[in-house]
Amino acid sequence: MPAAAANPDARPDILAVAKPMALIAPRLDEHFTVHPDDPGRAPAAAATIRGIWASGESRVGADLIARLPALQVISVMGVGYDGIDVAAARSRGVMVTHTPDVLNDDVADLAIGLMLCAARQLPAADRFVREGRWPQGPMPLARKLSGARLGIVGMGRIGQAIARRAAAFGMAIAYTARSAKPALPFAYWPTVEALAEVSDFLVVITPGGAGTRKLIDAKVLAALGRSSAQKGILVNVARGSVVDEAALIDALEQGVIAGAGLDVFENEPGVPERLRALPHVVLSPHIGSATRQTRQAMADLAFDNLQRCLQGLAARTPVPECR
Ligand code: 8YV
Repeated sequence: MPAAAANPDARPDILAVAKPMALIAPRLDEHFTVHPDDPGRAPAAAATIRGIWASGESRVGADLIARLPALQVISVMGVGYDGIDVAAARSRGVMVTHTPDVLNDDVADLAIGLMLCAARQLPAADRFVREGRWPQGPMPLARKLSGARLGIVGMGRIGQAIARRAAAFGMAIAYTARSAKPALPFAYWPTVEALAEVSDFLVVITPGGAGTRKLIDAKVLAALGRSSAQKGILVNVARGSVVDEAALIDALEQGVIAGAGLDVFENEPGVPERLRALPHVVLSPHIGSATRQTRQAMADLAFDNLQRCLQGLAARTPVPECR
């Protein structure tokens, strides 16, 4: 068991490796002594830090965990926890929690939004009107989303929420995942390349991390839409690491695929100039879960997880490896 904090009556010391959002910061301050992250990762209160507050993009490696002898819990405000060394945490008996489910709707909504924007060229249409180009003639024709073939890479909770929405657009849905889910009424393909081959739109919603790094590579992009007269469109609402960004830019520049809708990038918040220059790409700044309602629900759940663990109660939503 990790050592208890020096004074059990005091507000427990926690380290915020992600800056707490305004919608949760006062509540955290009320219950904990919150220490901002230290660039050198040697927090002054290292000996008494019992919890870490993190976001889906945070990095918490074995080195930091080793420097916090009283650490009991790492609470991630996000569903993805690919930046957390869960094995190192577990080997020290440190619980890792995340915030699944509460963001499914928002991320699925955004995936559909990016597909629509990329297919119907909504950002370009908006610019067309604002820039006064309409009186000179109509915009070039876009392409139809309804009835098209959708491939989903990752058929977890969010993948299924995307599929439910896409079904309402009459899309023919297929997917790839670690294993087939026979209870679902969609076609399963064992590889992402085989799925891409039979898809007009490919939506990526698989966890990040070593197992999926650059899963969408040049071969997958070449396969996307190959079986159709029209080239394919890629949408990524997962992690930038899942797509080989250099290969994607090449594919877009060379017309190997027709377009893309991207919410996540390899080196956020950095987005390569070549990508930003492409007119047939729709970009958003990692906003999959960024609505007031959902961020509040995520923050409340992450807070509960943190508080419960520090009170010796069971976490509400431990990551699967800690269940
Ligand atoms: C957020 C995310 O960017 O849930 C995730 O995995 O990537 C996002 O929802 C972030 O974690 C908010 O703190």
